[in-house]
Amino acid sequence: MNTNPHHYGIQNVNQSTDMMDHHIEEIRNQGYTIVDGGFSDEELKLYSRKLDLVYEAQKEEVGGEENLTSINDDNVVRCPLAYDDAFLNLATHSSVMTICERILGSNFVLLMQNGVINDPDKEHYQTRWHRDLNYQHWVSSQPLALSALLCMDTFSELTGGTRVLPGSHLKETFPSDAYVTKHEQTIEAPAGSILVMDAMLFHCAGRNLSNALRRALNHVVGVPILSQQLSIPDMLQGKHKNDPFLEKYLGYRWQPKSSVKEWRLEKLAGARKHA
Ligand SMILES: O=C(O)CCC(=O)C(=O)O
Repeated sequence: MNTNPHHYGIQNVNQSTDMMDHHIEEIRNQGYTIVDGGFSDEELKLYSRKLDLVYEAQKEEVGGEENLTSINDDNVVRCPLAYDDAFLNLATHSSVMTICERILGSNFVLLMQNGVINDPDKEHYQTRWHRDLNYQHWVSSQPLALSALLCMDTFSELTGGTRVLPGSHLKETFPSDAYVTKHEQTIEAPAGSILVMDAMLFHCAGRNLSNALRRALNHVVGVPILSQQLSIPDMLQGKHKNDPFLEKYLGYRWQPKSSVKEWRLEKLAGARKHA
């Protein structure tokens, strides 16, 4: 492989000095990259068991799985970090946080954390193409949100690895059937990898043709003009609020204030603290 491509008539060249630059260049250009999460098999097994336990609890909350099926929400585990602190470690993975900071800037918020259990015996709702910023048909000159999908099991054509349309985060409309068929790619990645995408990239879960569950944990992280799917501060009831990073990342900082007075008093308190 030529690692030093020759060129002519080109003055502006992206500089890539470390692995993070490489991931960031891939996200900007093709809309996704694959990061090694650095997890051991034991850790992944433990997280899978914990995800299943949270799903059991969430099924009970609504009176059984059939009720989740009736709203196309079966085999989706919503906001597991509010049920088990272990999922906060995944939501704050250091490589993902570095990529978020370098692409989105110093202020970004966790918009959602969703587990996806892809069961070979059931068609998952996420096998439909979508953007993680749903219903949006525009493009922006800078990324506004990223999705970080932890592959808890091996991703392949057989297990129903995520399918992506490279570059589609830069186009307003969803392409024709013929284009999708020709250009879609299935992510092949070992368990423990993290698929980091521009949240505007069209993607979907693949059909699981294996005989085992294929689990994943998605995190959508965006600039704080975007709102959370569920109020993580309300679910956590003040937990982690005193941590300066988590206060912002989990959304406490960006919650709308209930009055002009409250907004101003909070600003005054902040200004006094930094005076
Ligand atoms: O499970 C997958 O492969 C994709 C999940 C997905 O599309 C999502 O969570 O938005």
